[in-house]
Amino acid sequence: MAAEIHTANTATRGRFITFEGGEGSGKSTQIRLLAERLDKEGLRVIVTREPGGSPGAEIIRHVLLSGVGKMLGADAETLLFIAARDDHVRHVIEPALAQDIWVLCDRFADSTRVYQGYAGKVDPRLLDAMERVTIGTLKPDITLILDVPVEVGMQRAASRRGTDTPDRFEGENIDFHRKLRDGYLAIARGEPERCVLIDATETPENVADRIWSTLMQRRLILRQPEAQRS
Ligand code: T5A
Repeated sequence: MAAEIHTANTATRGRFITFEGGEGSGKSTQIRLLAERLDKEGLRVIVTREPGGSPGAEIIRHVLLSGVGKMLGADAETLLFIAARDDHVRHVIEPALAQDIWVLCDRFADSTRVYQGYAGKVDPRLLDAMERVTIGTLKPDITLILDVPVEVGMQRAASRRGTDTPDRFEGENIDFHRKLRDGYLAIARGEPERCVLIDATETPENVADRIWSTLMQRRLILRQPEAQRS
C-alpha cells in the first residue's frame, strides 16, 4: 500500500524531488525509472521538467532552447527561465504537491544557479532575489545531482541527438560545460542536507538502484522496490 512507504508526517503533501546535472547526465532516463518504481508502489506521481512543464512555460522553453532568449542578453534570458518557473510552480508543482502527488522534476532552481550563475556569470544577488519572488519557501525534499565527466555527458547527448542541431546550451564550448560540473559539485558540497551527488557513470539500472537506496536512506521511502522483494 502507498501509505506504507510514506514517512509518518507526509500524509497530506506529496514529495518534491528534483534531478539536476549537466547535459546527457541521464536525468530523463532516471526520472522515468523512478516514476515506474514509485507507480508500482501505488504512489501518485507526475514527471515534469524545466524549462517547461506547464503550457505557458513550454512556450517559453521553445524561445529559450532555440537561442532567441540568448539574443536578449544574459539577464533577460535568465528572466525568461524565471517566468517559466513561476508559471510551472503555480500551475503544476504546487497544486500536485497539495494533492499528495509526488513531483519528479527534470531541473529546477539549481539549473539557473549553475547555468546562468556559475557558468553564465549572472549576478548571484539577482538570482537570489528572483528565487525569493518565484519559489518563495518551496524547496525540494531532495535534489539528486547526477554526476558524469563532461566528456561522457556530451558524448551521450550527441548520440541521442543524432543529426539534429545542438540546442542553445549543448552548443556551448567544453569550458562552459566544465564550469557547470564545478557548479553542481559546489552546490552538492554546500547543501548536503538537500542535495545528494549520484555517480551516474554506471548502467541506468545501477544508477536507479543507487537512487532508490538514497531515498531509503533519507527516509523518503521505507522499503526496496517491488521488483527486488520477491
Ligand atoms: N537550463 C534549464 C538553464 O540554462 N537554466 C535553467 O534554469 C533551466 C531549468 C534544457 C536546457 O536548459 C538549460 C539546461 C539545458 O541545457 P533539455 O532539452 O531539457 O534542456 O536537456 P537536459 O535537461 O540537458 O537533458 P538531456 O535530455 O540533454 O539529458 P538528460 O535528461 O540528462 O539525459 P538522458 O536521460 O536523456 O540521456 C541522454 C542519453 O544518454 C543515454 C540515454 O539513453 C540517452 O541517449 N543514457 C545513458 N547511457 C549510458 N549509461 C547511462 N547510465 C545512461 N543514462 C542515459
